[in-house]
Amino acid sequence: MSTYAVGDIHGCFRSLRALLDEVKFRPQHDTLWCPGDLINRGPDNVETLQLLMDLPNLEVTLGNHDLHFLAIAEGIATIGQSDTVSDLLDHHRLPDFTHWLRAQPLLVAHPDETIVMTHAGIPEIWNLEQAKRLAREVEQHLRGANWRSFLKNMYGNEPTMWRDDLETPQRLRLATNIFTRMRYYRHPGTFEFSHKGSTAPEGFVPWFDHRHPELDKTTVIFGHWASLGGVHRPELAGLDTGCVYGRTLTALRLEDKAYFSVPSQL
Ligand SMILES: [Mn+2]
Repeated sequence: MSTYAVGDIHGCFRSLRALLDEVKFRPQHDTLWCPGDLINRGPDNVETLQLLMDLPNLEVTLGNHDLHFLAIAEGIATIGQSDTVSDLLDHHRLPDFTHWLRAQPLLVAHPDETIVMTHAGIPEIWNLEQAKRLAREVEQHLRGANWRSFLKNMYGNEPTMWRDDLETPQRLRLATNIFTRMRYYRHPGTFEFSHKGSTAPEGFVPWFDHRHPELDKTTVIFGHWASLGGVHRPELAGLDTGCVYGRTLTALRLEDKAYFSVPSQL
């Protein structure tokens, strides 16, 4: 019984299949953790979601591409040139896909709280309790009757500074951006959501250069940042190794922190 964390799949079904074969994944015994961006940009989104939805032991956190797909499916966002989700939109199971995605969380914590997963990471401004509470708040809106309003309100890079007294629309947008799009951060609480590269904008550092003291011993699993080429540190695992850009798909076995990877098969 092992647990493997794999990110960011982006509809790269063949690479996922190859990686699961490589680690001899046994669906009835082993557990898969996916830090999001399950779909979009890559070729086989239907096959990817069907594989994941059929797994008996799966933990997922939503990524920005998963949320963007929900907005496209609802007609809230228009499909862009780099979006490859037509296979999902044209599929007779589309309602199942959106229903399943809406039920997924933004943050997953191991029962003993030694391992936490979100798509982009956890900023130093929140301890685990605060991060969990905010994730649950966003999830409630995504699952609730007004979920279309939530998706409409989700887009945009403002506000950039977290305050506990932010009004609901701004609070939800910034919390969602932090959980799903965060890369660069300036102490003590400012975020930069437009920079994608591995060189920081002036005054900013990667979010993980700062950490809440209570999360010192917690392993944070994240994806989202392909240009870093993977981050392997004792209490930090950045698992996006750019599979959809033709590089590799990476798995981390949580029990012994062993890494596995396969070349991208697009
Ligand atoms: Mn992402």
